[in-house]
Amino acid sequence: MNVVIDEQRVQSTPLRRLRPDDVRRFWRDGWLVVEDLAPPDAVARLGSRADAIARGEVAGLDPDRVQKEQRVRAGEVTAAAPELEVRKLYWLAGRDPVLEGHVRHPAIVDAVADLLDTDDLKLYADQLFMKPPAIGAAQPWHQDSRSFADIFPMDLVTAWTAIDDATLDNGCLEFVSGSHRWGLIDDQEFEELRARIGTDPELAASPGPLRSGSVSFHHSLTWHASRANVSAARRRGYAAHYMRADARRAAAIQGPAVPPPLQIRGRSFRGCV
Ligand SMILES: O=C(O)CCC(=O)C(=O)O
Repeated sequence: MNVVIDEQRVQSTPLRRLRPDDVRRFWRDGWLVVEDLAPPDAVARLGSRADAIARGEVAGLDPDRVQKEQRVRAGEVTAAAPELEVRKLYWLAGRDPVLEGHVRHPAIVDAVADLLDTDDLKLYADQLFMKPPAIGAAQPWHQDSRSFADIFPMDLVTAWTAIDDATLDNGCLEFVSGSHRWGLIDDQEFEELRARIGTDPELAASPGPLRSGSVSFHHSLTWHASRANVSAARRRGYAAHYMRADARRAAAIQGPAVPPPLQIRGRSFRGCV
C-alpha cells in the first residue's frame, strides 16, 4: 500500500487548519495529536449528550446502538449510574443533532481535509467509547480497515475527540507508529502480530494521552488499542470515521451494517460511497 506523503503538495498547497509538519507526521506515523482542537463548550455539550443517550433519555435513538460493558452483561458488576455501565454507543451522528454538529465541526473537518488532501468528505460511521471507571474493558490491538473492509482505498481517517482527559491509567489510545504502511494484515498473521505488539521491541506502542478537547487522528490501517480503565476517572472519547467521497464500496465484501454515509463537505460522486 502506497501511503507516502506528496512533499510538493505539502510545500505548495495552503492548508486549512494544520501545519505542514503535522501532515508530514501523520503520514509518517499514521497518527497525530492536535491539542485543544475542540472548544470547551462543544466538548461539554458532547459529554452531556453522550450521558443522556447512554441513560436512554434521548427519544428516537435505537437502543440496539448501546453496548454495555461485558462484565455488566455477564451480571458480574453493576455501576452507580446507568451511563457508567455502557461500553459504547454507535452510529448515531445522522440521528442526533448534537453529535452531528460535532462531526461537522469546522476545526475537525478542516484537519481531516488537510490529512486526506480533499474537501470531498463523507462520514462512514461514528462511535462513542464510554470506558467507565474501574470496569471499562481494554480495546485489543486492531486495524479499523479490518472492520471497514468494504471501503477502498483503505485510507479513512478517525478523529477521536477526548471528552475527558485520557491517560494511560484510564485507557488512552496507543498506537504502533508507522504500522499503516504495513497494509491490511491478513487473518493468518493477525493474531501472531497482535501478540507481539508491545513485547517485541520492534513493535513498540506509543501512548497518545489527550487533554479534554484535544483530538487524535489515526489512519484506518494504523494498529491501535486502549487499556482497561483501572482508575476512578471517566474516559469518554468520540470517534468519527471519515472517508473520501470518491471512495468505493466493494459490494462483494461484507462490511458492518452502518447507516448511509453522511455527506460532510464538498462533492459526492456517482458510483462512489
Ligand atoms: O476508544 C477506544 O478505546 C477505542 C477507539 C478505537 O478503536 C477507534 O476509535 O478506532
